[in-house]
Amino acid sequence: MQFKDKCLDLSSPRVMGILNVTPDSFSDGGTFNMLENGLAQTGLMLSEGADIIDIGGESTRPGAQDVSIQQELDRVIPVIESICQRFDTIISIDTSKAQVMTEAINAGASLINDVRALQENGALEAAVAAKVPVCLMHMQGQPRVMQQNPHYEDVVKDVMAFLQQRIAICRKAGIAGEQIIVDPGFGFGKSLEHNYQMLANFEKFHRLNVPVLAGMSRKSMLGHLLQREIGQRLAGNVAVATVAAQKGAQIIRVHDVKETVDAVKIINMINACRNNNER
Ligand code: 8Y4
Repeated sequence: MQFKDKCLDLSSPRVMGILNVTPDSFSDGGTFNMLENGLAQTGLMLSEGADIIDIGGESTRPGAQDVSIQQELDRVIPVIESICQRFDTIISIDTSKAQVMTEAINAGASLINDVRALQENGALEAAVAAKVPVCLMHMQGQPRVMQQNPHYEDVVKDVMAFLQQRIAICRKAGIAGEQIIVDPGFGFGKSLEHNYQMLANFEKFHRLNVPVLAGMSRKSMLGHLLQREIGQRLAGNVAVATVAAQKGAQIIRVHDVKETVDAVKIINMINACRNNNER
Protein backbone atom coordinates (compact mmCIF):
# COMPACT_ATOMS: atom_id res chain seq x y z
CA MET A 1 0.00 0.00 0.00
CA GLN A 2 1.24 3.46 -0.96
CA PHE A 3 1.54 6.14 1.77
CA LYS A 4 2.57 9.43 0.12
CA ASP A 5 6.18 8.66 -0.91
CA LYS A 6 6.45 5.51 1.24
CA CYS A 7 5.30 2.00 0.38
CA LEU A 8 4.30 -0.55 3.01
CA ASP A 9 4.09 -4.24 2.11
CA LEU A 10 1.02 -5.72 3.80
CA SER A 11 1.73 -9.35 2.86
CA SER A 12 2.67 -9.91 6.51
CA PRO A 13 1.09 -8.14 9.51
CA ARG A 14 2.29 -4.62 10.32
CA VAL A 15 2.30 -3.04 13.74
CA MET A 16 0.74 0.37 14.34
CA GLY A 17 1.97 1.98 17.57
CA ILE A 18 -0.46 4.19 19.49
CA LEU A 19 0.62 7.71 20.44
CA ASN A 20 -1.86 9.49 22.66
CA VAL A 21 -1.61 13.26 22.71
CA THR A 22 -4.56 13.97 24.94
CA PRO A 23 -3.21 16.21 27.71
CA ASP A 24 -5.07 14.56 30.64
CA SER A 25 -1.95 12.63 31.60
CA PHE A 26 0.28 15.72 31.74
CA SER A 27 0.34 17.55 35.03
CA ASP A 28 0.74 21.08 33.67
CA GLY A 29 -1.49 20.48 30.66
CA GLY A 30 1.22 22.29 28.68
CA THR A 31 2.43 21.51 25.18
CA PHE A 32 6.15 21.20 25.95
CA ASN A 33 5.83 17.99 27.92
CA MET A 34 3.36 16.61 25.43
CA LEU A 35 5.76 17.25 22.56
CA GLU A 36 8.81 15.86 24.35
CA ASN A 37 6.86 12.83 25.52
CA GLY A 38 5.43 12.28 22.03
CA LEU A 39 8.87 12.30 20.45
CA ALA A 40 10.33 9.97 23.08
CA GLN A 41 7.39 7.57 22.79
CA THR A 42 7.66 7.60 19.00
CA GLY A 43 11.42 6.94 19.05
CA LEU A 44 10.87 4.03 21.42
CA MET A 45 8.05 2.48 19.38
CA LEU A 46 10.04 2.81 16.14
CA SER A 47 13.09 1.18 17.76
CA GLU A 48 10.79 -1.65 18.84
CA GLY A 49 9.65 -2.22 15.27
CA ALA A 50 6.47 -0.18 14.74
CA ASP A 51 5.68 0.43 11.06
CA ILE A 52 3.10 3.17 11.60
CA ILE A 53 2.56 5.73 14.40
CA ASP A 54 -1.10 6.55 15.07
CA ILE A 55 -1.56 10.01 16.56
CA GLY A 56 -4.86 11.03 18.10
CA GLY A 57 -5.93 14.17 19.98
CA GLU A 58 -9.52 13.16 20.73
CA SER A 59 -10.19 10.60 23.42
CA THR A 60 -12.71 8.09 22.09
CA ARG A 61 -12.77 6.01 25.25
CA PRO A 62 -16.28 5.27 26.50
CA GLY A 63 -17.61 8.34 28.32
CA ALA A 64 -15.02 10.77 26.94
CA GLN A 65 -16.03 14.38 26.26
CA ASP A 66 -15.94 16.13 22.88
CA VAL A 67 -12.96 18.32 21.98
CA SER A 68 -12.99 21.35 19.67
CA ILE A 69 -11.27 21.48 16.26
CA GLN A 70 -8.74 24.01 17.59
CA GLN A 71 -7.97 21.86 20.64
CA GLU A 72 -7.36 18.84 18.45
CA LEU A 73 -5.17 20.82 16.03
CA ASP A 74 -3.12 22.29 18.90
CA ARG A 75 -2.50 18.79 20.23
CA VAL A 76 -1.60 16.88 17.06
CA ILE A 77 -0.04 19.28 14.53
CA PRO A 78 3.13 20.20 16.48
CA VAL A 79 3.71 16.51 17.28
CA ILE A 80 3.28 15.44 13.64
CA GLU A 81 5.66 18.19 12.48
CA SER A 82 8.41 17.30 14.91
CA ILE A 83 8.08 13.53 14.32
CA CYS A 84 8.46 14.18 10.58
CA GLN A 85 11.57 16.25 11.20
CA ARG A 86 13.25 13.60 13.31
CA PHE A 87 12.00 10.21 12.07
CA ASP A 88 11.34 8.48 8.78
CA THR A 89 8.04 6.71 9.40
CA ILE A 90 4.40 6.54 8.38
CA ILE A 91 2.18 8.78 10.51
CA SER A 92 -1.50 8.02 10.87
CA ILE A 93 -3.88 10.76 11.99
CA ASP A 94 -6.64 9.47 14.26
CA THR A 95 -9.44 11.99 13.74
CA SER A 96 -12.99 12.37 12.45
CA LYS A 97 -12.73 16.10 11.73
CA ALA A 98 -12.19 17.26 8.14
CA GLN A 99 -9.99 20.22 9.05
CA VAL A 100 -7.78 18.11 11.31
CA MET A 101 -7.38 15.54 8.50
CA THR A 102 -6.35 18.23 6.00
CA GLU A 103 -3.91 20.01 8.31
CA ALA A 104 -2.41 16.76 9.60
CA ILE A 105 -1.76 15.55 6.06
CA ASN A 106 -0.15 18.91 5.24
CA ALA A 107 2.01 18.55 8.37
CA GLY A 108 3.24 15.13 7.22
CA ALA A 109 0.69 12.44 8.12
CA SER A 110 0.02 9.90 5.38
CA LEU A 111 -2.89 7.80 6.65
CA ILE A 112 -6.33 8.89 7.88
CA ASN A 113 -7.65 6.69 10.70
CA ASP A 114 -11.28 7.61 11.27
CA VAL A 115 -13.34 5.78 13.89
CA ARG A 116 -16.42 7.44 12.30
CA ALA A 117 -15.59 6.11 8.83
CA LEU A 118 -15.65 9.56 7.13
CA GLN A 119 -19.29 10.20 8.09
CA GLU A 120 -18.73 13.60 9.72
CA ASN A 121 -19.30 16.84 7.77
CA GLY A 122 -16.67 17.34 5.08
CA ALA A 123 -14.58 14.32 6.10
CA LEU A 124 -15.18 12.33 2.93
CA GLU A 125 -14.29 15.33 0.77
CA ALA A 126 -11.17 16.02 2.87
CA ALA A 127 -10.04 12.40 2.49
CA VAL A 128 -10.61 12.45 -1.28
CA ALA A 129 -8.57 15.64 -1.59
CA ALA A 130 -5.80 14.31 0.68
CA LYS A 131 -5.17 11.36 -1.66
CA VAL A 132 -3.83 9.16 1.18
CA PRO A 133 -5.07 5.77 2.41
CA VAL A 134 -8.00 5.79 4.85
CA CYS A 135 -9.00 3.37 7.59
CA LEU A 136 -12.79 3.06 7.90
CA MET A 137 -13.90 1.78 11.31
CA HIS A 138 -17.29 0.55 12.48
CA MET A 139 -18.86 2.08 15.57
CA GLN A 140 -22.41 1.71 16.90
CA GLY A 141 -23.59 4.90 18.60
CA GLN A 142 -21.34 7.71 19.86
CA PRO A 143 -18.37 7.27 22.25
CA ARG A 144 -20.14 8.86 25.24
CA VAL A 145 -23.00 6.34 25.19
CA MET A 146 -21.90 3.53 22.86
CA GLN A 147 -21.39 0.91 25.58
CA GLN A 148 -24.81 1.45 27.17
CA ASN A 149 -26.84 -1.09 25.18
CA PRO A 150 -25.11 -2.41 22.05
CA HIS A 151 -27.41 -4.52 19.88
CA TYR A 152 -26.91 -6.50 16.67
CA GLU A 153 -28.82 -9.02 14.61
CA ASP A 154 -25.49 -10.71 13.87
CA VAL A 155 -22.50 -8.57 14.81
CA VAL A 156 -20.15 -9.90 12.10
CA LYS A 157 -22.76 -9.62 9.32
CA ASP A 158 -23.97 -6.19 10.50
CA VAL A 159 -20.44 -4.78 10.78
CA MET A 160 -19.50 -6.25 7.38
CA ALA A 161 -22.60 -4.70 5.78
CA PHE A 162 -21.72 -1.28 7.22
CA LEU A 163 -18.10 -1.51 6.05
CA GLN A 164 -19.20 -2.71 2.60
CA GLN A 165 -21.49 0.30 2.31
CA ARG A 166 -18.78 2.74 3.43
CA ILE A 167 -16.30 1.22 0.93
CA ALA A 168 -18.85 1.74 -1.87
CA ILE A 169 -19.53 5.35 -0.82
CA CYS A 170 -15.81 6.14 -0.56
CA ARG A 171 -15.07 4.63 -3.97
CA LYS A 172 -17.94 6.53 -5.55
CA ALA A 173 -16.58 9.75 -4.01
CA GLY A 174 -13.18 9.14 -5.61
CA ILE A 175 -11.09 7.17 -3.12
CA ALA A 176 -9.31 4.33 -4.91
CA GLY A 177 -10.12 0.82 -3.67
CA GLU A 178 -6.39 0.28 -3.10
CA GLN A 179 -6.39 3.18 -0.61
CA ILE A 180 -9.03 1.69 1.71
CA ILE A 181 -8.47 -0.22 4.96
CA VAL A 182 -11.36 -1.46 7.13
CA ASP A 183 -11.66 -2.15 10.85
CA PRO A 184 -14.54 -3.82 12.74
CA GLY A 185 -14.00 -1.44 15.68
CA PHE A 186 -13.44 -3.61 18.75
CA GLY A 187 -14.97 -1.95 21.81
CA PHE A 188 -16.96 0.65 19.86
CA GLY A 189 -20.56 -0.16 20.74
CA LYS A 190 -19.95 -3.87 21.35
CA SER A 191 -20.60 -6.15 24.31
CA LEU A 192 -17.92 -8.58 25.51
CA GLU A 193 -19.58 -11.35 23.45
CA HIS A 194 -19.83 -9.13 20.35
CA ASN A 195 -16.10 -8.41 20.54
CA TYR A 196 -15.16 -12.09 20.84
CA GLN A 197 -17.64 -13.08 18.10
CA MET A 198 -15.80 -10.62 15.83
CA LEU A 199 -12.41 -12.01 16.83
CA ALA A 200 -13.57 -15.63 16.42
CA ASN A 201 -14.78 -14.81 12.88
CA PHE A 202 -12.11 -12.25 12.07
CA GLU A 203 -11.05 -13.98 8.82
CA LYS A 204 -14.52 -13.25 7.37
CA PHE A 205 -13.69 -9.54 7.12
CA HIS A 206 -11.24 -10.44 4.33
CA ARG A 207 -14.30 -10.99 2.10
CA LEU A 208 -14.37 -7.20 1.80
CA ASN A 209 -11.18 -7.53 -0.29
CA VAL A 210 -9.29 -4.71 1.40
CA PRO A 211 -6.68 -4.79 4.19
CA VAL A 212 -8.14 -5.24 7.68
CA LEU A 213 -6.93 -3.50 10.85
CA ALA A 214 -7.47 -4.87 14.36
CA GLY A 215 -7.38 -2.67 17.47
CA MET A 216 -7.90 -4.48 20.76
CA SER A 217 -4.97 -3.16 22.78
CA ARG A 218 -5.75 -2.72 26.50
CA LYS A 219 -9.51 -2.55 25.81
CA SER A 220 -12.23 -3.72 28.16
CA MET A 221 -12.72 -6.93 26.14
CA LEU A 222 -9.50 -7.88 27.95
CA GLY A 223 -10.14 -6.07 31.19
CA HIS A 224 -13.60 -7.51 31.74
CA LEU A 225 -12.77 -11.07 30.68
CA LEU A 226 -9.48 -11.25 32.58
CA GLN A 227 -10.46 -8.99 35.49
CA ARG A 228 -7.29 -6.93 35.05
CA GLU A 229 -6.58 -3.20 35.18
CA ILE A 230 -5.12 -1.41 32.13
CA GLY A 231 -1.49 -1.93 33.18
CA GLN A 232 -1.98 -5.66 33.77
CA ARG A 233 -3.29 -6.64 30.34
CA LEU A 234 -0.02 -7.36 28.49
CA ALA A 235 -0.49 -11.13 28.19
CA GLY A 236 -4.07 -10.57 27.02
CA ASN A 237 -2.92 -7.92 24.52
CA VAL A 238 -0.39 -10.28 23.00
CA ALA A 239 -2.85 -13.20 22.94
CA VAL A 240 -5.52 -11.31 20.97
CA ALA A 241 -2.95 -9.63 18.69
CA THR A 242 -1.53 -13.08 17.89
CA VAL A 243 -4.97 -14.43 17.02
CA ALA A 244 -5.67 -11.42 14.76
CA ALA A 245 -2.30 -11.86 13.03
CA GLN A 246 -2.96 -15.58 12.57
CA LYS A 247 -6.32 -14.72 11.02
CA GLY A 248 -4.60 -12.43 8.53
CA ALA A 249 -5.02 -8.93 10.00
CA GLN A 250 -2.78 -6.69 7.89
CA ILE A 251 -2.36 -4.00 10.58
CA ILE A 252 -2.49 -4.43 14.36
CA ARG A 253 -2.95 -1.27 16.44
CA VAL A 254 -1.21 -1.60 19.83
CA HIS A 255 0.36 0.17 22.79
CA ASP A 256 2.86 -2.66 23.43
CA VAL A 257 4.88 -2.60 20.23
CA LYS A 258 7.87 -4.74 21.27
CA GLU A 259 5.80 -7.70 22.45
CA THR A 260 3.47 -7.52 19.44
CA VAL A 261 6.40 -7.44 17.00
CA ASP A 262 7.72 -10.64 18.63
CA ALA A 263 4.31 -12.32 18.23
CA VAL A 264 4.11 -11.25 14.56
CA LYS A 265 7.58 -12.71 13.92
CA ILE A 266 6.37 -16.06 15.22
CA ILE A 267 3.25 -15.92 13.01
CA ASN A 268 5.43 -15.04 10.00
CA MET A 269 7.72 -18.01 10.67
CA ILE A 270 4.76 -20.37 11.00
CA ASN A 271 3.28 -19.10 7.74
CA ALA A 272 6.62 -19.44 5.92
CA CYS A 273 6.96 -23.06 7.10
CA ARG A 274 3.38 -23.93 6.15
CA ASN A 275 3.93 -22.63 2.60
CA ASN A 276 7.20 -24.57 2.30
CA ASN A 277 5.50 -27.83 3.18
CA GLU A 278 2.73 -27.37 0.63
CA ARG A 279 5.22 -27.36 -2.27
C1 8Y4 B 1 -7.37 1.55 27.21
C2 8Y4 B 1 -6.67 2.21 26.24
C3 8Y4 B 1 -8.68 1.23 27.02
C4 8Y4 B 1 -7.28 2.57 25.08
C5 8Y4 B 1 -9.30 1.59 25.84
C6 8Y4 B 1 -8.60 2.25 24.86
C7 8Y4 B 1 -9.30 2.01 17.59
C8 8Y4 B 1 -8.92 3.17 16.90
C9 8Y4 B 1 -9.14 3.61 19.00
C10 8Y4 B 1 -9.49 0.81 16.85
C11 8Y4 B 1 -8.90 2.08 14.89
C12 8Y4 B 1 -8.80 2.85 22.52
C13 8Y4 B 1 -8.47 5.55 17.53
C14 8Y4 B 1 -9.83 3.44 21.67
N1 8Y4 B 1 -9.42 2.31 18.91
N2 8Y4 B 1 -8.71 3.22 15.57
N3 8Y4 B 1 -8.83 4.16 17.80
N4 8Y4 B 1 -9.27 0.91 15.50
N5 8Y4 B 1 -8.70 2.06 13.56
N6 8Y4 B 1 -9.29 2.62 23.74
O1 8Y4 B 1 -9.85 -0.24 17.35
O2 8Y4 B 1 -7.69 2.64 22.16
S1 8Y4 B 1 -9.17 4.56 20.46
